[in-house]
Amino acid sequence: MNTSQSGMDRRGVLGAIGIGGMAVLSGVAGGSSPTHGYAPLSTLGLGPDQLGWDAAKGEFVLPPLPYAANALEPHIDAETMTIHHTKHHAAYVAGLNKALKGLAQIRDQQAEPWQIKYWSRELAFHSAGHLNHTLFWNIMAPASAAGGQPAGSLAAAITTDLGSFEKFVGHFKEAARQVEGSGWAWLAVHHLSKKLVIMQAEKQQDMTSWGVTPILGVDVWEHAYYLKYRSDRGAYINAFMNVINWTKVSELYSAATGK
Ligand code: MN3
Repeated sequence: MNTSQSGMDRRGVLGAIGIGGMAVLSGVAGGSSPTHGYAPLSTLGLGPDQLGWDAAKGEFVLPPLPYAANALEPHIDAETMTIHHTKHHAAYVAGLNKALKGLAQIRDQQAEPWQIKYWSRELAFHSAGHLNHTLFWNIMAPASAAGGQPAGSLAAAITTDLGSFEKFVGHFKEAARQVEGSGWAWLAVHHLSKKLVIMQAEKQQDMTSWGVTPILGVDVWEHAYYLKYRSDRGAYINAFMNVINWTKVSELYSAATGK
């Protein structure tokens, strides 16, 4: 069974999957021709430091929050932030590293190829979890420097592509509220048209579209709000709108569109 020919074929496939699986991300795929395996990450406008990429170790480490855990009070409480970051996000980072190692081990040893589907699924789930949360922390800021409405090219694009800021808010909040079970709502840039789109994701990445770059997202897993808001997801989404860092979202929009 394990002829050298099939071994070669499998190596080729595994080489493509090992890092290429990262393209699953949170629906982030495509982009310009990658010069290294993690090219899709650059489309998020977040660098290796923000994403916790340790080049020496060749793995990810949990990046610190870009502000104190209590900085988003009273809208998002410190205890929720701490558990969310140090337990949930950390678990996605660990799972991502484990999946990359699992796939590398199969590739190196040319053994147990039946595990590829398992580890590929793990890679998709945990890499998306890591990216989603890294983006999530970065598109929020203390309410004193957040909320309100965006300005500049992003504000113009929201009006052109989505009708008006009010229409965007209505669609985005309902998209978040209606996620069935655990998931996310996203504002993203479609690569080809450069237009803004609003998307839902179940779990970390199910349902998401490829060929788009997320620039704003809200985590609507219960762990993101249950301590403070209990079952009232709508109240949490309303509170989240007060801590959107529109300056950062505008930067991500410009990085994705050149506008
Ligand atoms: Mn979460």
